[in-house]
Amino acid sequence: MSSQLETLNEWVQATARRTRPDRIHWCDGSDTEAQALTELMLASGELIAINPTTHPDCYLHRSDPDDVARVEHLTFISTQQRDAVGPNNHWMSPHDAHLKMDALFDGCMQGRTLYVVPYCMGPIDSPLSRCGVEITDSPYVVANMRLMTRMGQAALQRIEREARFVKGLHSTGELNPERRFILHFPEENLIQSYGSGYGGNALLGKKCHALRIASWQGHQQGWLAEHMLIVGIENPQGETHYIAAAFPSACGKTNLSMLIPPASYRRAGWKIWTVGDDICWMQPGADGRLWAINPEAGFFGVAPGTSRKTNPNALAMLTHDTIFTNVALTNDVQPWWEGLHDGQPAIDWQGRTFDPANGPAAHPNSRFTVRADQCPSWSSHAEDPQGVPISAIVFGGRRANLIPLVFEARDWTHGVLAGASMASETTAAATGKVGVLRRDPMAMKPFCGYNFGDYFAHWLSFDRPGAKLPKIFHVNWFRKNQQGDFLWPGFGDNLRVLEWILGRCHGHTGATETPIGFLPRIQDLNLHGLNLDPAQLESLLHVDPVAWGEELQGIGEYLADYGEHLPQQLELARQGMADALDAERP
Ligand code: SAT
Ligand code: MN
Repeated sequence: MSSQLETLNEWVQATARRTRPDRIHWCDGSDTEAQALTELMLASGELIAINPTTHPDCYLHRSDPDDVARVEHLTFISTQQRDAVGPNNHWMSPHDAHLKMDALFDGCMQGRTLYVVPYCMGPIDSPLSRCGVEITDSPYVVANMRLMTRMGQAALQRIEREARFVKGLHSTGELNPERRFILHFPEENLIQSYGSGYGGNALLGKKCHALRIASWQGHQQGWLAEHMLIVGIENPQGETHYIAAAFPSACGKTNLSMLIPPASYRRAGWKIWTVGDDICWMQPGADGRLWAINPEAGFFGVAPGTSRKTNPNALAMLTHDTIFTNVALTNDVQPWWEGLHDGQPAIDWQGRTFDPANGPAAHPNSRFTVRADQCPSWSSHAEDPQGVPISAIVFGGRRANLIPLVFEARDWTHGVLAGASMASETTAAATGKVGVLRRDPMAMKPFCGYNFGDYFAHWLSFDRPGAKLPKIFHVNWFRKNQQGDFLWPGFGDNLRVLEWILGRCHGHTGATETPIGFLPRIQDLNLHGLNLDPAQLESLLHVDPVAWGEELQGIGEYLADYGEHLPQQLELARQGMADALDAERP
């Protein structure tokens, strides 16, 4: 046995001594294994079979009603130095964290099976990929990890070859929110998660490994782990350019990554190719450009709002081999959620006869898990070991006011500032109040595993001689008028903005310079076939120097929280913008 497999085996044995499972099962990722797990979960009621005629091999899982989203207040980074995690994270000392977690894990797998899940984040043969092993007592987690990662034998072989893997220990425990903690030990390459069976709390390859631990590793090793979709845009000349875009959870990353072009664009020959919908690992290549991979192999997407109209690609991939979590069911046992438009709910997400008095039929954060290659727009380059070259980076939040439809940063530093000053209204993806504006730099607030001040400096460090960095943009699809209606149609029409962005990258589209960056003039956007009121467009592209002055002050106060860790360059860029705005004030 190789020394890596010995290390793994010792860790599994030590974990078993602590958690005392009845059985240990090493997952090989085979179809036979998946079938057996499904049968086990159907028998235990953890899975419910969905109509096999309309949705072959699709299942519904209902999580505990108190366990339906990520729990940021119970998520900690544990490092020797408190300073390392910054004010953006909850910190616990490794000593306290290990004591707490060891006590929780003591005997917690009695009567259960301990599953060993070797996985690879990223194409199995990519130098950018990284492996991990999750130990879990949840067959639902195993089934999801099988769809979301390259899980099983191939990953184990890669672990055997490599020097290192990330260890993740997970138990659903008693699902008691009082006894629920998600701990990360980046100095030990270790994740421990107890008391939740849900998504980002339990599928440890996703946010815990591919963002929190990976961002820490990227900081040390010179790469970036980002909360970004990756999408390829093919123009009528047949050239494909790739964009990486960061939005907070439940702000339309999945829809944007598999967008259907408006009719006039389709006729002209535009095509969209999906590379990833949630996470992007990027690293400078020998040519100075940033090259990106999607570390995931599947989508864990938000169901509500997904329809034939908003995301036909998603709907097409959800007709077979999909796990649904916390959606409603129709009378003939098809999955249903708000915004689907087809059919009627009969049973709600908690298994009750649907009654509107109980709230929505599907949980607002209900999800689907599906393999990425089931997506009709899945890119033929998504598995390229070297990744895809990124032409533009886009930041975006959910902002009802102020932020224009799109602007281009003046340079890399200004772009990093635009990312660092992102804010967004909260969504159902995390527990807590929905619709509250909060700062969410680079959409990484819940996911950056270290001090944001150091993270901003790490971003700035990519601007060095020889670098051919992407241009940076900021978008806002969520601007509203005074009546509360969205000003921009969004969805497929977002391609109009992406076309402008790519035009700017290649230097053949016009713009006007403002204190916040370059904005398109109305004539710079292709609005053919769109019926937008000119006043509406005007306000989408307007920069109000007074309101922006206040915003910049708020940004300054927020960034000041990072104290000595905040790179001075960012504060200087912010002051430069504030001065330019002052000069424009009436
Ligand atoms: O629950 S997850 O973290 O996997 C989904 C999300 O919030 O983006
Ligand atoms: Mn996400």
